[in-house]
Amino acid sequence: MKTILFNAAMAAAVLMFTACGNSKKTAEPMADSGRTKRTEALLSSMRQMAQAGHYMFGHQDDPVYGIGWCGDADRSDVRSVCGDNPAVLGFDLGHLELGDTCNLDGVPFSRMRQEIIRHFDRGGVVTLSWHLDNPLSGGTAWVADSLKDVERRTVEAVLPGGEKHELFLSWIDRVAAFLNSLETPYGVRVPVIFRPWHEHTGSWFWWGQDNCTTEQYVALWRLTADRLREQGVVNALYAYSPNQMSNATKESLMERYPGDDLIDIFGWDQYCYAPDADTTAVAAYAADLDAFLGIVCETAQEHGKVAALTETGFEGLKTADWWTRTLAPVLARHPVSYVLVWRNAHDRQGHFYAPYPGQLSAADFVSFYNDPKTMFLRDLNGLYIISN
Ligand code: BMA
Repeated sequence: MKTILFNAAMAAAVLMFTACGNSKKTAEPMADSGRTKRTEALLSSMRQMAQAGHYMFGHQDDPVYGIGWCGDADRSDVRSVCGDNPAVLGFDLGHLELGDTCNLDGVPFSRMRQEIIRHFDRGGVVTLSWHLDNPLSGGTAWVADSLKDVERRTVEAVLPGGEKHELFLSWIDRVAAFLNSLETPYGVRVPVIFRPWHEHTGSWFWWGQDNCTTEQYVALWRLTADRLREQGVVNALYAYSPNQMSNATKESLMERYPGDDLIDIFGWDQYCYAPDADTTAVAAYAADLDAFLGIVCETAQEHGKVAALTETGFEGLKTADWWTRTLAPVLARHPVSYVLVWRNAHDRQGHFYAPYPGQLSAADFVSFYNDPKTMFLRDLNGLYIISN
């Protein structure tokens, strides 16, 4: 019976190829939300995973460079240590808006696209951040003191009526074109978690707390999502990710929340800052993370959202047992769907967040990998299966 069905499917596919001439696109099943059913399937799989007490491990730029290498064809520091790839790959779109061929960290967008499609093909998850330049000052995403006056007018300038509105729309359109190009040879759009306008509770980015009003920040989000939709983007989940601040409360996390109709994933960015192996600072990070993830997960649940630790890490991994003694015990207490650690820079001494062979925390990372709660690529199964 199976063979007959398979043959029937093959015949239908052949007919379709013939009918469509050069086009090899298949029609993607669409959900009522206007996104592909696969995109919605990913969201519900993430929800189920978090509820079941599992979380995916993610690493920024994992397959494109690491400590002592850059641009190799099939390599990963994480895999070199534990034998498996991260479940989640993070990439950054910064400089895509300029029409550049490489992102702000030198990753070619063509390679990024290839890795995203490959990761989806093997069942993994992709998240994209966007450290875009400042369209008003011409500077970077980061606020420079000398340009503060200009930077504080930037969000206003990109909104409707602002002097950089048209330019900004063209920047979003470049993101839309990239998201639309994430397609398998069978015409399947690869679902991604898009996480723009992150860490807005700090003021280091031009869209940050002191650099725009609440209304402007929310309008920025709405403009972005509306424009992407108008440009045919049907494969994006949206993640909101405030960052650590002292005295974060539910109210402060919600102050600039763009709305339940727009946001899918409620994230949190918090790093472990500790000079050398300062165990007091590491313990303080764990205690803070525990408290804040409690608030984040409770807020996410109240709004029907999936929670995630969208960025974290200990730069330089200076304590040998950071994974199993610091990070895992906290994550075990909160229903987060994934944790993403930042990049292993190949060209910036000590700027790494995942272990590599021989690194101080490598053995501990293997124990973290073996923890039944952590999900790596081989642990994933059917995240994108569409149920009606
Ligand atoms: C920062 C650093 C920078 C990098 C940026 C965007 O945290 O890693 O070196 O350019 O993220 O990836």
